[in-house]
Amino acid sequence: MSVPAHPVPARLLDATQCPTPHVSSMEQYKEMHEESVKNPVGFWRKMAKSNLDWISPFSDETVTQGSFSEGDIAWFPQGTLNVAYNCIDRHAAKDPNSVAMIFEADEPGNHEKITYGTLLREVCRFANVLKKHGVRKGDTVAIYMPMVPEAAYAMLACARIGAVHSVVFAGFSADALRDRMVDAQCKILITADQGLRGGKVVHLKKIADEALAQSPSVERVILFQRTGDEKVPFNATRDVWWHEECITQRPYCPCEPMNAEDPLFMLYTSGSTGKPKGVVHTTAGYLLGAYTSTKYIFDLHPGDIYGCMADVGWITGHSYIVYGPLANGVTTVLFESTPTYPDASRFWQVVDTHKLTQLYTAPTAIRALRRLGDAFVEKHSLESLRVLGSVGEPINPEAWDWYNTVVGRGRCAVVDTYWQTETGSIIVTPLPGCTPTKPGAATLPFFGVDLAILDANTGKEVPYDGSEEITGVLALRQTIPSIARTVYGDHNRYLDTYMRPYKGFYFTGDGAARDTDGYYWIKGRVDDVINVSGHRMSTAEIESALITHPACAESAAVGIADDLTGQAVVCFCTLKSHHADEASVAAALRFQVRTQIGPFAAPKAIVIVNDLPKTRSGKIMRRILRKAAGGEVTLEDIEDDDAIRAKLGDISTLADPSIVKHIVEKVKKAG
Ligand code: 6R9
Repeated sequence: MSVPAHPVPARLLDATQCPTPHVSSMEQYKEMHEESVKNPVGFWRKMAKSNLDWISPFSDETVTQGSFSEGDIAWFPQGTLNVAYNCIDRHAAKDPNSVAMIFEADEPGNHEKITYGTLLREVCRFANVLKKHGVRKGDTVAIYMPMVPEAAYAMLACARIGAVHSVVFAGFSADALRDRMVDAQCKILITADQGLRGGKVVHLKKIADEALAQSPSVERVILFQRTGDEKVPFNATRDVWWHEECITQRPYCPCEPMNAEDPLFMLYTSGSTGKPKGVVHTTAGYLLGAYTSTKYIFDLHPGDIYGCMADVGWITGHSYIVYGPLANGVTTVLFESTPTYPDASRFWQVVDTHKLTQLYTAPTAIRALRRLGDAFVEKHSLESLRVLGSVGEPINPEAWDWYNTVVGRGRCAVVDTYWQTETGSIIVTPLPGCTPTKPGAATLPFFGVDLAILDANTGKEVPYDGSEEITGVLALRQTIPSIARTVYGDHNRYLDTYMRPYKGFYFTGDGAARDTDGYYWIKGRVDDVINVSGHRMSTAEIESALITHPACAESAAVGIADDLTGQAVVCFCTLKSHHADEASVAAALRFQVRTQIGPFAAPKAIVIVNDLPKTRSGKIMRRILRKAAGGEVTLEDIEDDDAIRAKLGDISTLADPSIVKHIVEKVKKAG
């Protein structure tokens, strides 16, 4: 795996062409990283003092406390500050006319620049609207919005008054929105009449109304008008219009002093078991993680125009569209559309129109664009770009090479950034000005990050001396400021999921290798989480959606490799009674997953089977399903015991070994 490394492009280190990178040599990286893990207190104290504005300072004696083993982590617990102040006011005070956000609307040619001065006024107005409707510090607010500036205003307005936001991705279904609002006991829902994406209308209010019918905690709905469609339902006793409310409000609202450890937001994410968890991030540590990582990993400099193409409904949108770039005072792009609307040159048009200096997107988008051909990219200059980022899933070397040569033209740094909702900010990544890169490797730990590779069977660290590559599960040895503090309403689940699997460590759920150069290669999830185009879903979630369909008796969902989306979902279902028309039952089951979770979760295939492969003790042997779904076992193999053993491993514990043949036949039929 020790493939030749790509050096840092010379242009990035040439002061006549590019600003001098914050970290411009491996010696500097190593020195800073070593200090950050040997003396985290000193390192983060300095970072927090010099980069964040505090209302009252934290104590030098209690920079950090708590541990993974106790799950009682806190950073800067004596300090108070406000995130909105750090992201807006301090920049608006210096230069109210500098651009905070560029909104690139769905229809090409439609864009809007929002200065820090305007951002301050808009956020303040909306903060006052929230207060008027009874939102107070500590209350939870649901945000179900399209990718418009108002989505960011809503998040920042919550931060300003100390309300805890829970952004729900606008691709989630009514059921998923309801579950999240009920779990978080949200008082208010902020949504829009409709969303626009890739020329298509998303009926947000209609979906929200369905969810609201079963979400008793929500007292008020604030409705942003995106399309103005008159047929959009409006409930006059519960709903109010965003624009009508804002116009009556004063464009200043004082910032609530927040304790460093007060919650800033929660964000639901899938784990290996049960329903999605509301991962809770707190004020100072999260902000510091978002600030520092954005600054160093995208090598931000004054005047930069930084574009992260994610959605604010995901953690990437929180940290790298809203909080990280704004805390740094640069210009951040809000992109409402898709990479292929109206055609596959959309990203490149955006880059050239706004002169983006950084572009951050996901492997699934890179692979899709690569398939559509180089011509779309080649006709654009892309000269302004310095850093190209990738996030969400492992990037295959072919896609990496294409990103580097066709998009980056060998003149940009490619940063494959590994992290999770729970870590709050990037934890493994190259730095643009210093790290030689290898396609497919997330390379080295970010500051403060102390990684360990553990043996999944023994729970012990795999020894590493650089003489040979090691593999295992990836864990953190010490806490970082931006790590999640709890799961909303269920701290025990937080401990069970992250802290108890390997005592003393934080468990990521990902497998990883470390090569002889010390580089980390992320291998994907080792638990029952499926990652489709960077969207995390648990097999348990999909299975419980299937089981609620009256025809379905039992189900098992597995992830298989997919060229475009990284992984795809394949479901195996048994039916309560025989159906002659299996295809239409399969279609109904597929629809069931779409409506209960969201369109992005729709299985690639539903295979109706007579039984699932179970051990005598009743456990489903998922590896058989995974291999059958991935086409790794053929009907010829079935006749050959050696071939079966080689491909499926030991199947002697199966209650009914003949089931394997049946499953392989059914997969073949399902195509
Ligand atoms: C930021 C985000 C987290 C999971 C994570 C891992 C996968 C993310 C990756 C990557 C390989 C990368 N993942 N970035 N795998 N290389 N650069 O995606 O958060 O939605 O919580 O997903 O995504 O499996 O555990 P989240």
